[in-house]
Amino acid sequence: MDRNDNSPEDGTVLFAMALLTLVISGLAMAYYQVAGTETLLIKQDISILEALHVAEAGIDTSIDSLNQGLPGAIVAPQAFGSGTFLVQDFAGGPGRRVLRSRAVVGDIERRVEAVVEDRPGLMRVDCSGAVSAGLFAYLLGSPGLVLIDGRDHSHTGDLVLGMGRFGISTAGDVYAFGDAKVGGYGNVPIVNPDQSDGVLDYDISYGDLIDNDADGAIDEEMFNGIDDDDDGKIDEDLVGYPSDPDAYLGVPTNTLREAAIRGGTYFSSQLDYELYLTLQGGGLPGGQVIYLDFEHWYPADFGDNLNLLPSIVVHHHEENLGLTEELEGRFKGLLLSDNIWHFTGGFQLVGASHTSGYQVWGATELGDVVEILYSEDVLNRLPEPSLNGNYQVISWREISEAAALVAP
Ligand SMILES: [Ca+2]
Ligand SMILES: [Ca+2]
Ligand SMILES: [Ca+2]
Ligand SMILES: [Ca+2]
Repeated sequence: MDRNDNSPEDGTVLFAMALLTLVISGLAMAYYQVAGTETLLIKQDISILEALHVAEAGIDTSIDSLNQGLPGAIVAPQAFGSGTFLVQDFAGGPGRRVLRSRAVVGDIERRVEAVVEDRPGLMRVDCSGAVSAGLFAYLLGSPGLVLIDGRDHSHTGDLVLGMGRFGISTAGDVYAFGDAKVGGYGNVPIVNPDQSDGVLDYDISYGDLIDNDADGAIDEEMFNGIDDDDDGKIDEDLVGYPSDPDAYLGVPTNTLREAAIRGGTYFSSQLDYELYLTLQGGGLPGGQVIYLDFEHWYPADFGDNLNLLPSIVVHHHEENLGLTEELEGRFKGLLLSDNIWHFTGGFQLVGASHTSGYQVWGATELGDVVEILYSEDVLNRLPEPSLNGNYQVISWREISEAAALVAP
């Protein structure tokens, strides 16, 4: 049989081969399409991950800015890696900020929110007495009770733990009338104390350029209730009087003010302060510097709830003219005022009170109790005022676009 003629079988084979070629090329095309899509998807996954890193970089950059005493907000898009970030910065309670970072990488956008808290170091402040005053001290307990106790108390004021310091230490005189009791240096509070009782230290000379104790050194003692030169005498030949609260604590000028501004606890009017106190639930925050920068604080309300951690309250105005009048409530920490004038109402302070000027403590209505209780535990754990912050992240979350647009 002649094999040259084309049989129907040959046609079927050719058709099958052509079909196979088509199928293979079709599969190949589909494969390349899928591979391409996968590459895109992988690229997108990487961008999503990168966007999170860029948003995190925004939070870190913002914290660095806060730690330098600058705002945490970053208002112009800042490049980082393959994207950019923007950060919003909101007040978030005493010493806290809420940072919201928005990152864009390609067409991917992610937003994260971190609550950060300024955690200042702790400092110890040596005070010469429960009450120390640059000018004079005046006590009037009638018919109420004024108790100034320089013995060392627990941080709640409930227990006497040790000798402590003077009850009152002042450059001028001490006047005490009625049921006004003063204790200190291990002595129980008594009515009508005098210098021989060891609870008072008055007529102190600051920086008089005289070697008062004839030890060859002039004005060598710090005004702190401590025998700095170990000669058995306390504050016997003092350096000059500190010019302001910063100088009293030995920190650079404006440090207290800057620390308070950073913590959201700086107030230039009593109205702002009282609004803040109400928002805090009627008590001052612990571990903070609270700075009141206006002349007359009346009535000086500290809130009824004793703060858990010690704080520093500064009431200071130009040329030491601030007047803290009619104090009420409870406070744990160091009170640094220019002048104190209190005649009616109850008040309790655990820690110490220092003024550049006078301190007048009266309890002139029946039932009034004023207590100033010295506490080393409190004075050992005061927040260290600093020009720089020490912000740390205390919570973190990813947020939706809608949440990023409104303040907390
Ligand atoms: Ca001397
Ligand atoms: Ca002297
Ligand atoms: Ca000494
Ligand atoms: Ca001293």
